[in-house]
Amino acid sequence: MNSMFWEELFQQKIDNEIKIEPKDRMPEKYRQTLIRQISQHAHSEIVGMLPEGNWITRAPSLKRKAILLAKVQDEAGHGLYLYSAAETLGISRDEMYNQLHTGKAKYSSIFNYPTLTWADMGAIGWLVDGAAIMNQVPLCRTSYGPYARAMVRICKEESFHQRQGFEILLTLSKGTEAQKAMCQDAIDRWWWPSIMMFGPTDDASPNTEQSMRWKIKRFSNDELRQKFINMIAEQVKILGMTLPDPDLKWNEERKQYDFGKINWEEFWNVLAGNGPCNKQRLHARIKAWEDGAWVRDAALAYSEKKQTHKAA
Ligand code: BYC
Repeated sequence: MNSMFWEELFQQKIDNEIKIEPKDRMPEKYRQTLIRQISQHAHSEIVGMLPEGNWITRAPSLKRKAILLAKVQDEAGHGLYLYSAAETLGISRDEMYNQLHTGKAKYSSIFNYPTLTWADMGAIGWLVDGAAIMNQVPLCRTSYGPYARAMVRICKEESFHQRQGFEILLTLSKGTEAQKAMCQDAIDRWWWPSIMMFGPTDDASPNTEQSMRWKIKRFSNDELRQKFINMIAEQVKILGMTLPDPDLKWNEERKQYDFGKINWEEFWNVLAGNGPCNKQRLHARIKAWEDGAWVRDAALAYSEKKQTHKAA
């Protein structure tokens, strides 16, 4: 089939909301874009376990510990569904890990910030998972079938994560002066990094246009960021806290919140590996991989032994 004709048919399928499945013919760039996005998403889930894992042993009660443990386990599950979805595009899991460990693949900028107090567990749930849901609900309708289906369950779990984070902050916001201050401090530290999670502004986002044409992305980075800001600017009032942006103001004409300047230099710096925890996060993942080598070796030796026995 003429390649021009073939690619037009592919686009028509996308325009008609027909899902693309693993065995369908697809443009190489579509495949590569999905591998990049899904694997980076998977890495984010796995690296995202680290800042919260840091608080499991120090959660203030048995109930809080059980909830946090379950949340972190959910994130491991999300990572695994996403690695499986990426594998359907013809990349192996080992190759994806290798890309993460060598710095070739990115993971979300947000996980390069430290978790200093218990209130950070609340701020991560409310703001980070909140931003994740805003970005990920439209991904349930993304054009690639296995990614879209994985996102359905992930989003259900993320909604629970966001509520548990908000509830931690709500409890602190009704507590002692010290607890209120801890709550405000966590919001102050996580606000700007959370709104950077949506990625660069549309005019600085090289991938958005094509990804929207292919319906991999349904909204642009700026559209999602604006929706998120509109939502959080209202929810923060229930906490009786403030967001650390003096320019945050409802704009009656736009029917949106205006907001202050984002420090993009900080964002690009974190992406370049110079955030407060980049080295620590990568080191933890590489160490986990190396420490697990004996398990992989043992599993391989066992399956080889079984095969030899069977052949004999
Ligand atoms: N951090 O052209 P652009 C979660 C990169 S939530 C790092 O706009 P695209 C979780 C981008 O990859 C977080 N890198 O790209 C929550 C590209 O570089 P490359 C994970 C970022 O792909 C709670 C370059 O900047 N969510 O997992 O069209 C607990 C230019 O950007 C970031 C997802 O991954 C960033 N924040 O749009 C536990 C959702 N932003 O790859 C876990 C799926 C941009 O060309 N992903 N970059 O070298 C997406 O929706 C899109 O990939 C993005 C970026 C909106 C993130």
